Amino acid sequence: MNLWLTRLKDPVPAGLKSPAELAGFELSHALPDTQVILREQPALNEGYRIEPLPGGFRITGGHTGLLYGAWRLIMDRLCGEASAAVIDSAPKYAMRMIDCWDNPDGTVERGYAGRSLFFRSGKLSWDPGRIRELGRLLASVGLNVLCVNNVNVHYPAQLLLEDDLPSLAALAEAFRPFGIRLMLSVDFSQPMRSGIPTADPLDPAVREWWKSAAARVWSVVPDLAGFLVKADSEGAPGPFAYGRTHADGANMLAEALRPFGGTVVWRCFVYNCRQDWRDYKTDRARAAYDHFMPSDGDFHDNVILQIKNGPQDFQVREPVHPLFGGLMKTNQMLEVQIAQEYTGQQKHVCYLMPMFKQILDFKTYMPGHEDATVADIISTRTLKNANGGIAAVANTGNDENWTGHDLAAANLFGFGRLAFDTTLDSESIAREWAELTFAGSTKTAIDAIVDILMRSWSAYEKYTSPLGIGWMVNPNHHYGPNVEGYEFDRWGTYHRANWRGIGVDRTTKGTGYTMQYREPNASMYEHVETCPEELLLFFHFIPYDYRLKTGKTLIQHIYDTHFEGAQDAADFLDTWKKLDGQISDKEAYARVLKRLEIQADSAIEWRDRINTYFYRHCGTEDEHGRKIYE
Ligand code: GCV
Repeated sequence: MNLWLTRLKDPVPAGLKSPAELAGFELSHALPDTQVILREQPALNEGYRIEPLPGGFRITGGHTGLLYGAWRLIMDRLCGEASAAVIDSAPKYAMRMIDCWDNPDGTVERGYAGRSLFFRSGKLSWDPGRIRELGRLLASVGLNVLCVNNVNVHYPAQLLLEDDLPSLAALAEAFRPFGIRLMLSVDFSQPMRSGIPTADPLDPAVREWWKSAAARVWSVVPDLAGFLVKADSEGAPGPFAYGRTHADGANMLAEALRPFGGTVVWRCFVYNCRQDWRDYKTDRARAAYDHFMPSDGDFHDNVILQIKNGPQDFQVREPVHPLFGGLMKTNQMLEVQIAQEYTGQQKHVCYLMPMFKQILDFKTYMPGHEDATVADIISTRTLKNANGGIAAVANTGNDENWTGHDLAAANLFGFGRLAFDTTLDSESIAREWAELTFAGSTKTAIDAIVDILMRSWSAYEKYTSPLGIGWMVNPNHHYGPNVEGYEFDRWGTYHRANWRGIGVDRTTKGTGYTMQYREPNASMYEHVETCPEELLLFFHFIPYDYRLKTGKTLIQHIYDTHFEGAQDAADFLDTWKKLDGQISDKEAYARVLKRLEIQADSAIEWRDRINTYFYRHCGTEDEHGRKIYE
C-alpha cells in the first residue's frame, strides 16, 4: 500500500543509483505512453522546468530537480491536469526535513502508526523494500532530509556514532537515489562515554572528541546533512551545566562539522520543566526567546536554530513563536508536528495545512523587513540567511498504511508540498492528495473527503480546549480530555481557570510575554479588544460573562463550540457512512470508518468534560438548554 501513489503498481526496484536514474524509471513506469526527455542541468540543483513538446515533455533540472520535475509531471497527469504551460519550479527552502522520533528499541516517541521503520532490537534494521517506498513517497513531494533517530537520544542511540556506522552508511545509501540525506540526533554529553570527564563545549578534549566523531561519521556517510541537537531541554544534557551558552554549544559542534559541509540544527525548545504551579511570574511561553535572543548573531553560519511553530508545544492553536521576527542575525527553521500528538493522535482526522499556512503567512514586522512573513524569514533567499528550512515531526511508522489513520497521510503529503512551495493553498493540496489517494472513487466521495479534511482542524479545536489555551489533555500520553491534568503539575502548562474566568495573563501586567513580539503585534496581543479572539485565553484572563465580538458571553461560546465540534465529528462519520460503495479502496474505507467512530465518541467525551467543568465553575446555564452534566 503506498498512500497517494496507490496507482503505481510496481515497487521501486533495487539498484537504482541516482535521482536522475530514478526519474527515468518513475516516468517510464507511471506514464509509459508519454515521451519525456530528461536533460540534466546541474546549476538548477533541486529546481526544474517542464516544457510541453509535440507528443511529450522535456524536463530540465538539476540532479534532484529532475526527479522532482518527474514527480510533478506524474502527479499532474494522474490528477488529470493537462500541463500545457511551461512550469518552472524550485524549492524555497534548502532543508525540507522529516524528524523521526524513533528509538533503537523500535518504539517511536509520539508515534501513532506502529513501530519504527529504521530500528529493531537496539540497532538500525530495516526492510529495504519499505525504505524504497518511503523514499519514493518523500521524494514525490520534495522532502530532502530525514533525521533518523529521536531528539531524545536514549542509549543505545549513541552507537550510531560508534559501532553502528556501517549500518548508518547502508541506510544513507538506500535513501540517496531519492535525493534524501540523513541527519542524526546526537547526545551532547556523548564524549563522556569515552572517558572524558566533561561535555563542556569549551574543553579542548571535548572539542577534539566531536571533531574526530564528525570525521568518523562523514568518512562513511559523506553527504550526511548534519546533527540535530536537543540540549538543556526536558532533562537532556547541554551547555548550561558548564555555565556556557547555547551558542557555545552549537558553535563547538559547528566547527567540528564545518570541514564536511555539515549543519548543526539546534532546537530552541528550552524551558523550565520543573515549574511550581503557584509561580505566576515564570512563563514557559517566554522561555525560548529569553534564552536565545541574547545570543542573536553569535551562532556560526552552519548552525540553524530550529524553532517550534508556537511558544508552547504543538497545541491545536498557539500564537506564532516570537523568535521568528525577533532573531535578526541567526539562521532559523520552523518545526511543526505532523505526528498528531496534541491533535488527535491519528485516531482523529485533523488536517494541519490550514494551520501551517497561517503560521507561514504570519507577518512578524521584523525591522527592515516589515512585510516579511515567517515563510520568508526561514527561507534561504529572502533574508539572505546562509541556511534555513522547515521540519516536521514525522507521522509514519511500520503500520501497513504508514500513518495509522489513512486520512493522516494528507498531512505528510501536504507538509512536503507546502515545504516545497509555500504559496500553495491548503484546499488544493487536500484535493490533489484525495484524487491521487482515492483514485477511482466517485466525485462525490473526493469532494466529501476534501470537505472533511478542510473542516477537521476547526472541528478538533472546537471540541477541545477553548480559545488558544491548550493542554487539558491526559498527562504523559496526551490523548483525550483531562481538564486539570496538567494544572497542578510542573510543566508550565496552566490554564488558571477558577470561578471567575479562565486564561493566562501574558500582558505587561502579567508575565510580559506580549512584549516579545514586534510592534504592532505586541500591542495587538496586549489589549483584549485587539487580541485575535481565537487566542484570547492564551494572552488574557477573561471572566465568563465577557462578551466576545459575536455578542456571546465567553461561557456561552465555550458551550456552543463544544456542541458544534462534537456535531462536526458526528457529521464526518455520517458523511463517511453515506460514501459506502463510493470509495475505490474498500479496506481503506473500513479503516477510516473505524477511526471516525472513535473520533465521534471521543469528541462527545471532550464536549461533556469541558462543558461540565466550566458549568461547575461558574454555574451559568446554557442558553439553549442542552444537556450539560452537573
Ligand atoms: C521528543 C514534547 C513531547 C516530547 C518531545 C518534546 C520535544 O514535550 O511531548 O515527547 O520529545 O516535545 O519536542 O523535544
